[in-house]
Amino acid sequence: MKTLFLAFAALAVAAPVAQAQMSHDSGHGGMNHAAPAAEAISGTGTVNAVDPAKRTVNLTHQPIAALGWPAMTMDFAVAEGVDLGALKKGDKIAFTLSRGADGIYRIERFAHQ
Ligand SMILES: [Cu+2]
Repeated sequence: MKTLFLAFAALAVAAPVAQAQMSHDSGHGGMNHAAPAAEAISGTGTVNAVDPAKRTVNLTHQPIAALGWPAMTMDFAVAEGVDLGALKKGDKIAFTLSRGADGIYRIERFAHQ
């Protein structure tokens, strides 16, 4: 019985803390809605060509739901700091895009599938 009482006491103390954390999180959620450019946009595709000089990759990608893009073959700009040497024709990759201040979507990250 003593154990049960302690469990109830612990719940009574913990509950208000959990609620406070929830409202804190939903506050951040509201901020994200105001800035959709900060959301991660991910997709998958197959590499057709790599151009290290122009820092672009030609990909045949699957639809990108976050942008409403259909499947297509296109050149993607690649962000500074991304190692293009790790990519070659025929590689299947999962990638994350981010939109720069110039409005261009660049590959920020990728991983081989
Ligand atoms: Cu595309």
